[in-house]
Amino acid sequence: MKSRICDLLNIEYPIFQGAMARISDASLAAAVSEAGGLGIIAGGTAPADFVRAEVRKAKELTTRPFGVNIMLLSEFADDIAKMVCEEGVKVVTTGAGAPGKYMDIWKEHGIKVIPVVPSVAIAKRMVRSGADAVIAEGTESGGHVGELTTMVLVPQVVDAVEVPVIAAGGIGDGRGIAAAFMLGAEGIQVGTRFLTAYECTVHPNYKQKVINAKDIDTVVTGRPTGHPVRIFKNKLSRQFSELETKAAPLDEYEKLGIGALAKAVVQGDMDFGSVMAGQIAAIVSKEQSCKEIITEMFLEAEALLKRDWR
Ligand code: TUI
Repeated sequence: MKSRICDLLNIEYPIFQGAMARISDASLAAAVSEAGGLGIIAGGTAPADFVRAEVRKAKELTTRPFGVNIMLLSEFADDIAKMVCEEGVKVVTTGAGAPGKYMDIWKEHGIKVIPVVPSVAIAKRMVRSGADAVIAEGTESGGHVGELTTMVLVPQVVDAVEVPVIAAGGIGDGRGIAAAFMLGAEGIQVGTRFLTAYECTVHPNYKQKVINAKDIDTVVTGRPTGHPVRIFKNKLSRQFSELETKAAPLDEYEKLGIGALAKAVVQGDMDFGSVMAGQIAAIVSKEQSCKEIITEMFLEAEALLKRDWR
């Protein structure tokens, strides 16, 4: 299933490991890149020197290309944008905003820029500003999400832009890969399935939560803030719902959210932590290496695409 994405980025399988804030570190990213996909270190809300240290660790662990994701709401986005140039990072993905102001320096440094887009209009804007490809991310994803599903977003973005489209949101096995390619995608991004990878350093309680998940176990919180976030239903998500019910002022959402991701990822607090995951968590049933995950997913997709439909 080679595509333009493999040629553009010099990777074997057209799969990106989704950047999960506080989770996608050098260990996970290097393992995915070593397995032939594109590992991605999440900048999240971390300072540039923290992310730089992860980039350097990843370089020790793999000679293959890997990326850095810049979450554009971060106060450190400008610093990380500069850091990736200094460190010779090959690929940058962006989330939660438009990276236009960084395009020139990234291009000067030969960096491939692949923004996440939640709509056709934003996809077109990103391509006009110089994006090499776009990641069309459906609302099935974990974390900060848009409104449209992967099923409707991907074909519309494919029709609207000339650059390759990577599908994200709700993809956790070979069926998801095959479906995404049938919608016109030339690559896929997977986050949730990698949460249970051996090389993923997230707290064991978080992994178990994913393994135990059922189809309806996630919910989108924080809609009134303009930054809706999909997390597992728990005591924290119920507190967020109460804020919505009583139309609380927006700073109360912020207070509730501060430190909640670290509580889940580092301390393993599944009650009051922000346990971000996609709706596909329910089909993730075991721990595996990144290599096993990737080879299994593509074997399944390739078999499906050769299937006789009679
Ligand atoms: O960024 C993500 N997912 C994330 S970021 C994150 S950390 C966070 N924590 C609390 C609040 C907010 C973030 C956790 N998960 N996905 C990519 C993504 N990008 N989803 C939606 C967008 C997006 C939205 C608007 C991309 C571009 C955009 O453009 C707006 C504009 O200004 O043009």
